[in-house]
Amino acid sequence: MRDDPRLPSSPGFWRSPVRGVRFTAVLGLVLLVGVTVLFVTGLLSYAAYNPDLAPVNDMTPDKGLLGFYLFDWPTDPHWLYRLTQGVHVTLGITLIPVLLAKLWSVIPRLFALPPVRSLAHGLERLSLLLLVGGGLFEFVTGVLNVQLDYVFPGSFYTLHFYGAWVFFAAFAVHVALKTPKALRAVRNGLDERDLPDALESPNSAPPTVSRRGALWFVGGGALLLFATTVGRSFDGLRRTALLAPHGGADPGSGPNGFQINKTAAYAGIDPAETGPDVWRLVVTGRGGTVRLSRADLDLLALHSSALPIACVEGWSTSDQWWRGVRLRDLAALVGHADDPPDVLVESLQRRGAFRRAALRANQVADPRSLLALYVNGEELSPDHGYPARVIVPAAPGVLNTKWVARMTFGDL
Ligand SMILES: Nc1nc2c(c(=O)[nH]1)N[C@H]1C(S)=C(S)[C@@H](COP(=O)(O)O)O[C@H]1N2
Ligand SMILES: [Mo]
Repeated sequence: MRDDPRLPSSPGFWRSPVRGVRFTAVLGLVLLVGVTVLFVTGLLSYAAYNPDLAPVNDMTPDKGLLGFYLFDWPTDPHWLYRLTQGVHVTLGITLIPVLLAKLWSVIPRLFALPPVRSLAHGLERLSLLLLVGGGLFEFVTGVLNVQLDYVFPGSFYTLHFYGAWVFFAAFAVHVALKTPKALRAVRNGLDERDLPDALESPNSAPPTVSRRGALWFVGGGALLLFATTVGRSFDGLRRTALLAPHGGADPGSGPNGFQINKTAAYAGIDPAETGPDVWRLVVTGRGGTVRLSRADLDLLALHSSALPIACVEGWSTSDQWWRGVRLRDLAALVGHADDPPDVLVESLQRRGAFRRAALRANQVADPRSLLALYVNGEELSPDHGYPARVIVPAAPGVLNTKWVARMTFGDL
C-alpha cells in the first residue's frame, strides 16, 4: 500500500520534479532569517504599546511570563516605530509566497507512513503541527488585521501575541533540527537520494520549469508583493501600495492631507461637542484639576515638533509639523512641575478600544511630545483630532489619541 502511487502516502504520488532537499533548503533558510526578524519586530511592537503601564494599554491581559522582556519604549529616534512596524508588516506580506512554496515543497512528508516511526520522530511531527498551524495562523491573522481593518476588534493582539510564541517555539525546534542539513544541501554536499525521507519524487513527471526557475518564480512573487506594499510607509509612494486597503477616508490635499485612520464620523464625534463654547479639556494631577477651553490652550506656550504617525497596520506618514502645548507643561499646570509622571489620556469618543491610552513618564517628559492643536500650519481637521490630539515621538499611532477630552497625570 505504501507504494501504491494512487495514494498520497506513496512517494510516487507526488510527481513534481521541482521538489527536492535543495529547493526546500533555500526557502527554509530565507524563512529562518525572515521569520526571526518578524518575531523580533513583533515583540518590539508589543513593547511599544507600554502594556505594563496601565490596563487600558494591555491588549493581552494575563500575558504572564511571556511579557518578561518588556522595557520602557524610548522616544528616540523619533521614527523608531515607523521603522520596526513598517519592517514587520512589509516583510510579513513579502514572505507569503516563500511560506506557501516552503509548505508546498514538503507536502509529501505530511502524508508519509507510518505517521510515527519513533518517539523522536513523533515529537518532531508534533512540533511540525505547531509550526505549520502556528505559522499559517500568524500570517492569516496579521494579513486580516492589516487588510481588513481590525476584523478581531480587541482580540487581535491577544491572538497574534500568543500565536507568535507558539509558532516561534516550534520554529526554534525546527531550526535546530534542520539547519545543518539545509546548509549542507545548499552547499551541494548532500545527495538526497541517500536520505531515508527524500523529497525528490522517485516517479517524477517531465519538468515544465527548472528548480532555479521555480525559485525565481517564488522570488518574483515576493518581490511583487513587496513592491505593492512598501509604499504604505512613504508619502510619495502611497499610490503604489496597491495592496493597502482602499475605500477609507480620502485625506484630500493641503496641510491636513495625510493618512486618516478613523474619521470623526466613524468615532461618533458630534461637531457640536467640539465647538468653542462646549469643548473643555479637563486636566487632573496631584495639584488639582483645571478646565481649559481651546482659547485658553492657545494662550499657553506653543511649541512645534516634526513627527510621523506610524500605525500598527504598517503604514506611516512622513514627519508632519505639529504645533501645540507640551505634555510636560500640562503636567506642570496640575502640580507635576519637575518630574512629570505617567498620564491617562481620554477622548471624547465613547466607544472603541482606542478611545483611551496611557503614556509613560519618559514620553510625557520629552519636549517634542505635544497636545497638538495645529498641523502643518493649519488647525487640526476634525478627522485628525480637532480640537486637540496627542502626538508622541517613536510611539505607535494608537497612543496618539485624537479628540482629547481629559488627561489624568500620575497614579495610574
Ligand atoms: N480617539 C481616538 N484616537 C485615535 C484613534 C481612534 O480610533 N480613536 N486611532 C489611533 C490610531 S490606531 C492611529 S494609527 C492614529 C491615526 O491618526 P490619524 O488618523 O490622524 O492619521 O490615531 C490614533 N488615535
Ligand atoms: Mo493605528
